[in-house]
Amino acid sequence: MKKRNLAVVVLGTAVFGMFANTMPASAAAAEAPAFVQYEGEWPAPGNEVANIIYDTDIADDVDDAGALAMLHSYAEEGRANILATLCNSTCIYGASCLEAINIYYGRPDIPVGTYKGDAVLTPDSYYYCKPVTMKYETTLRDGADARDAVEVYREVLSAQPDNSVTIVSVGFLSNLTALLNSEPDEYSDLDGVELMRQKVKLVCCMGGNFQDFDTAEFNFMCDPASAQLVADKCPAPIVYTGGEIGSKLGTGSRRYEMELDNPVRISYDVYLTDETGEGTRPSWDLTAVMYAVEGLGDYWTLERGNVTVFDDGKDAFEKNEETGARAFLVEKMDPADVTARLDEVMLAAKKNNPNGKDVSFMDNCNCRISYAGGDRNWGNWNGNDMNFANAPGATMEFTFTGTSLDLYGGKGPDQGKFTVEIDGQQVAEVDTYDAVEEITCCIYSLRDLEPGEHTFKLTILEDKNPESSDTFVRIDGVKLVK
Ligand SMILES: [Ca+2]
Ligand SMILES: [Ca+2]
Repeated sequence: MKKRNLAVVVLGTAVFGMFANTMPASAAAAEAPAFVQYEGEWPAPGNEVANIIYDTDIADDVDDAGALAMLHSYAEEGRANILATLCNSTCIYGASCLEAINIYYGRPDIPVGTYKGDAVLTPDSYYYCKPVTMKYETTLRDGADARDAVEVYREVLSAQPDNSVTIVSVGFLSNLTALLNSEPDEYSDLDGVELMRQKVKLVCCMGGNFQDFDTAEFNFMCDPASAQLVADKCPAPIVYTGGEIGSKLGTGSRRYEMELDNPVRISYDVYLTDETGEGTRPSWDLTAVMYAVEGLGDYWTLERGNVTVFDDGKDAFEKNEETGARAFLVEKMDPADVTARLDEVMLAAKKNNPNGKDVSFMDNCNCRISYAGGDRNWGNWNGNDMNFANAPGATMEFTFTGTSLDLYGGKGPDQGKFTVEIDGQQVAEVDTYDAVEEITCCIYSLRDLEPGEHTFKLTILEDKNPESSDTFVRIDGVKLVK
């Protein structure tokens, strides 16, 4: 969850209004559905190792990164297995950021997926996910390289014992909606609802507001149709940790005790400095992880019943202690003590990447890069975060030491082509035209160079894709691996 400034709220409302209208009538929940009832034994996390799929809108706020650090901490303790990490927004750097953190903490094999559906969900919330992607070892250059989260969900769930999986959802319910709507496939003969019924013990969802029912919480508000569908159809019990729980718990101030190169520390530094100017951040997502692994403990009690989500993302609760399939956490312990515990768990996760690659990053404005040529000089764009030019013959050059290179920049309907020369030899012609604008993403990669020093030269071409309206090339930075 996060609080948004007005400009973003307006954008979000417009975008989500558009796609909500394209959802099937059943998903719009125009008529009140019958509540899912749950007759089984009510789950009690904390009594056994939690097998967790982490489904996050990482990037929209930084608590998603802190919560992932907690999961790695619990995994080190032997209290949790991380089965998969999935991004549920359309941020291009979400999945790669998840992978970078997993690699740093020594779990490079955790499957990573990302939302690939039609909804547009906070695509420009790059924040810390962009620098973490570009400065850390990953196999995913950006989210376009990641698998569809639904496919990962289905593959991972089908391989687990029945009634053994806890899903921790700390963002939009887009991936879970896609899972519930999924058909039988190579991984399972069951449709999404039946696969969840068989495999999922519990869903811990950071979402909703169970104190002020007149105010929509961010995760529900941004994608209300998905929040509705999951509340209406999920066959497994859902325990919501509402916005009111995490709001009181400011964590992150102890990040300076983390290793200097810890990507979660860097995420907090970037987010708190650039976005909020605050010293701590509310712990919405951290509480979902803590409940999923530790259970209620002395931290919380819960109210069990039925939950309705409305078209505007507001929710309602109806108590039903016997068969209600939904519940929400209620504060019990002093928030200061819960906060201390959250910080403690987050900090306990340690770097475990002894064979990590030597990754370095040159931002577009790095003085080792020279821009020249063409009818006019390269300009700076977006607060110097990118350089751009459209003059044929304009060049970008630098020398580097390494065996692998990823060039980050823009794609879009006004973008052009460039050639790449390595050590004076042309090795590629790249077209950055795309019908849909991606402000920043990986636009070119080179692998398996001879170790040693090389020169890179990019030259903008006059030739362009016939569909493109111009010949712009936009450069965000270069990731290098020795
Ligand atoms: Ca979140
Ligand atoms: Ca940049």
